[in-house]
Amino acid sequence: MRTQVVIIGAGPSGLLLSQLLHLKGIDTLVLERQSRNYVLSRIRAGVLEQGMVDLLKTAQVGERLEREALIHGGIELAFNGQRRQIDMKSLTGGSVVTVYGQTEVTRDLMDARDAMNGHLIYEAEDVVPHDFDGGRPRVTYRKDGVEREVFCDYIAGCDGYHGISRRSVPQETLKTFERVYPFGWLGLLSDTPPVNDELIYSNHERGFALCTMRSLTRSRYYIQCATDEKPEDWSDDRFWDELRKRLPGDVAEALVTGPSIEKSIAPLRSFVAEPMRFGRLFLAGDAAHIVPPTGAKGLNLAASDIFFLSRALTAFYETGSEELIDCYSEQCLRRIWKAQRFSWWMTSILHRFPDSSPYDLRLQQAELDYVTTSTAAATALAENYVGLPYE
Ligand code: FAS
Ligand code: PHB
Repeated sequence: MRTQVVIIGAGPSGLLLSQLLHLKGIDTLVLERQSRNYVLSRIRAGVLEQGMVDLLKTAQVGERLEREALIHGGIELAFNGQRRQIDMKSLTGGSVVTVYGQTEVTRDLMDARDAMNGHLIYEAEDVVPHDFDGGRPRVTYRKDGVEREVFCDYIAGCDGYHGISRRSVPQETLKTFERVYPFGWLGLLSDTPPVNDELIYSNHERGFALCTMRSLTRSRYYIQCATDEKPEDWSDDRFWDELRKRLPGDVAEALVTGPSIEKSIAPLRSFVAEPMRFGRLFLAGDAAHIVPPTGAKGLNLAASDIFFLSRALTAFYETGSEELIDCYSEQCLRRIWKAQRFSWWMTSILHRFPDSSPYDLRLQQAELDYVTTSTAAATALAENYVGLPYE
């Protein structure tokens, strides 16, 4: 079998790339090791940058998003029992915060791919990229017990942090950068009305907490937890009690609790793999980088990678030029490292670190006071949160 681009992974990166290339008349095959429902069952990101919203509209999957997404003018930072709003819309000349769950983005992309007879194979086993450093790249996999092989022009490794693609490149050609944080996020999803119109990021002596949402009837909450915690050790009541303790009094008072429909723990790490291109194999999204979710950048960085990659591959097939392919990695990494910095900074000012000295804690308070009282500082936070330009 032969196609133009094989895409490994049917998460947001792989599905968005497949959709954008299809609209340019480029054939793709998406190979996903899990089932469709398993991919949709993952509860992850909730906030989209304006650039991602625009890209989803370009991909012709923005219709339900436009109908159902919540549009916020800013976020709130809570610390020392007070709440201060960062008015992003006015600070950035109009950019807003779009709240629309990653699950819905994935569902919209899957439905669009199906409607356009996209070539997606779920539950593909043992997917392996081969010969991407030469002129005849191919991918092997097993489906229903039958070994298969696909020849292609290019391979897009959109298979996430634990995927096969990054592990398939010669490790001596790969440089990785990592920072592992000494805590995780315990997340709870509930069919309860959000406690506040906008997101609330809370710095508290007991630990970080985040109040976010998926709609006006479905809320998402996170509390910082130790890395060895297990979701099953957290009853709903225990979670709600701890969350209330980490929120300003008026917010805790207004909190509407209810049964959890999902509870999970995400470890926090910063990670970058360089470069993101190896001959005819590209890495995109979580396959190449991970950020702590504090800055709401993970999914959004995947989108900007796919913007650059789809543009580069389209230019190649339309004109034969490999210029954008040659600068794909450098272009992505410039934006990735700025998002890495912002995500690390947001994590450092909002969480309690076990080895924080009293001096460190005073610095955190000063940083929060500065960023919520200085227009220059608030603007810097705002322009990073709503998303830096795709350039
Ligand atoms: P994904 O990991 O989403 O998709 C990769 C796909 O490849 C998966 O479907 C996987 O099954 C498949 N795959 C893996 N190995 C394969 C193989 N060998 N063969 C075939 N297929 C293979 N971001 C935020 O902005 N905010 C958040 O709150 C947030 N919370 C998160 C919580 C968790 C637990 C995790 C893990 C991530 C979170 N993220 C968050 C980041 C997340 O949203 C990612 O950035 C986003 O899923 C990236 O999308 P992809 O690059 O498509 O990778
Ligand atoms: C979410 O809604 O899941 C969410 C929002 C903002 C973040 C992280 C997660 O920074």
